[in-house]
Amino acid sequence: MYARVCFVATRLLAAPSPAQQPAPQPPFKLEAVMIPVRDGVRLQTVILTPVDQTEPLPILLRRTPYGVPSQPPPRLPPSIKELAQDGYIFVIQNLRGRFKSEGVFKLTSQVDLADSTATNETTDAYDSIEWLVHHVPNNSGKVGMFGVSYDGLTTALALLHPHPALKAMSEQASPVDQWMNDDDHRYGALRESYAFEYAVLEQADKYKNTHFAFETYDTYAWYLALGPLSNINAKYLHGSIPYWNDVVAHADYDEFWKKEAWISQLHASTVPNLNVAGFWDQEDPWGPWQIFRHAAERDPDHTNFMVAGPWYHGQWRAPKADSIGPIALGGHETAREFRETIEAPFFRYYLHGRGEPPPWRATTFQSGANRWRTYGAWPPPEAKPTNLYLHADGTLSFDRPRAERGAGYREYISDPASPVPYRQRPISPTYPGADWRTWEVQDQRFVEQRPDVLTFVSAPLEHDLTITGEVAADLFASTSGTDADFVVKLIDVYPEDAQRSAWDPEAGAGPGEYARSVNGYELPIAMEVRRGRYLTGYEHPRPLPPNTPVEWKVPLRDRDHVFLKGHRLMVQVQSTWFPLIDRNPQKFVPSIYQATAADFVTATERVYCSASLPSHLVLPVVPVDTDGSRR
Ligand code: PG9
Repeated sequence: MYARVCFVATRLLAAPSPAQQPAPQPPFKLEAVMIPVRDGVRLQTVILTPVDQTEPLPILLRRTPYGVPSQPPPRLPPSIKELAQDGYIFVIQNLRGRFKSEGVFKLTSQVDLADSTATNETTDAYDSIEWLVHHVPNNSGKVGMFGVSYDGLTTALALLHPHPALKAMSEQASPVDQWMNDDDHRYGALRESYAFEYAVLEQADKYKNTHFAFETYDTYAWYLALGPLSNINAKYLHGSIPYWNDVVAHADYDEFWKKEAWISQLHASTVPNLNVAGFWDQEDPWGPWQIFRHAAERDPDHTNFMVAGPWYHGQWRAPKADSIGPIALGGHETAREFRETIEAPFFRYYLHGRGEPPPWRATTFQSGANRWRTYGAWPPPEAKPTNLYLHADGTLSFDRPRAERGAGYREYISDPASPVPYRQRPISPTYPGADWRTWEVQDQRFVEQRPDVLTFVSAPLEHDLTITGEVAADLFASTSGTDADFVVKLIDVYPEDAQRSAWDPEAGAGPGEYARSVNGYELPIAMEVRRGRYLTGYEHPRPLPPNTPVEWKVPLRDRDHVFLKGHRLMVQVQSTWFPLIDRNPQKFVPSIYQATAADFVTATERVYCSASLPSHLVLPVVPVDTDGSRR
């Protein structure tokens, strides 16, 4: 027998006073069930059925570690309003080991398809769908899955062995490889604040999402005072958080992380899938593009789609998303438009059989130009890799440095005792989510004058410059130490008289207007870090040769942005980005997790800008037709 508890939403019984309107009837009735899966574990699940259901409806399943509702929502949540209008039975399930779901939550993406006795998120999704189609009254036999981030991951993992009733899905900001480029690391550089705070969030207490109690207001100060990473367990966690212990035990890209990288098992589009990514996603900007690319390896029925927009993590589920920070998006409500014109029609076609499948492979909201674009192929073939060179005088241009002139490099001293903050201090905790969400759109003027940040800037653009596709940096750099990090940022510099801020369209030079204005704003378009020890291979870290220029390839992910006429391009280079990225000791040690305070040393970092060592970015530039229009 399965435990079934039914809360049928009822109207208030008391007659409304003339001044009171009757409370609107909740749109769903909620049923709580425990769904058994193959090893006997039961998963806590709620079923939200439309109160006005008249015909069999498809199921939309979301599997989450964050908790399920205990009451039906009093009104239609904006995040699912457009979907709900087509009629779905919404099902939300806690993952094994979270809240009242039985079993152990391992915070893992590992799926071993060869082991027929194993359970994992792929088998739990399969078994839950099997149960749902047989037990939920009046369902149409068609199931969809969707969700953001962890809920996107559990959606995407169903691709590895999908239940036959699973007819469509939309993974949104799913991670695919936690060592390479998702929440916890960037090419092996630890995302210190995120990895630590997230592991605590999910593994400190099965029955809640735990916010680590910092002793300081500014978490930058807390992480700096913490010292070496070994102090996290020594002083605070004492080995109590399994995921953090795994992170510490597996510094390099070893078998553990390769198994976590579930994407290596995906080579075909197995279920129609709308992949969704945010260009300013501060957590999982990379995974959806990888799922899209892997599924495209075999996609004979053209069921694999990509959507990307001007969003922080999950912002496409917000009511509007009509700006990025103070940058207005031309009057577009990009989140609502995505849900109304892309997501809802996608599920309508595959689950209700009405309408058409998307005619494109990729669609983006192109920032700068502020318009939706569709592409038959990604990246579009007309985008041409174009080098943008860093010059020793601090300028930036498409001209390669010619003869060796002057020093041919710029340098700074990087001091782990005074790392560059990744966003303006004071830095609030990651959870509960607040200004963490928008740090990637913060005005970079806050670090421009630091002696350990190099800034290169172009002349004002004479015409619009469109970049569509993958951006990368190719630095030639040296360190006086034996390990180092280089962070590269590509920035769109607004003109001094830009105005038209989303926070206040009139804000300019008037008294009290500066903080709300976008005049001279330095908007990050792409940012990434690479760690020197992994330049020659991820499995085996190696010391850098001191004082020797080496090539640093820094991928800067997929983008679609127009730098408008009159704007300037900027590149910033620095070697710390704290506490987003842990501090590199700058002296090679076998594992940074075992480094002692004495291992952290200052180093002189040099970026070469010469004819023979021409550091540059590679931009996917879309040519402009002679009439000035973009192809
Ligand atoms: N970024 C979060 C996460 C997803 C998957 C694994 C670990 C963390 C999230 O927002 O769910």
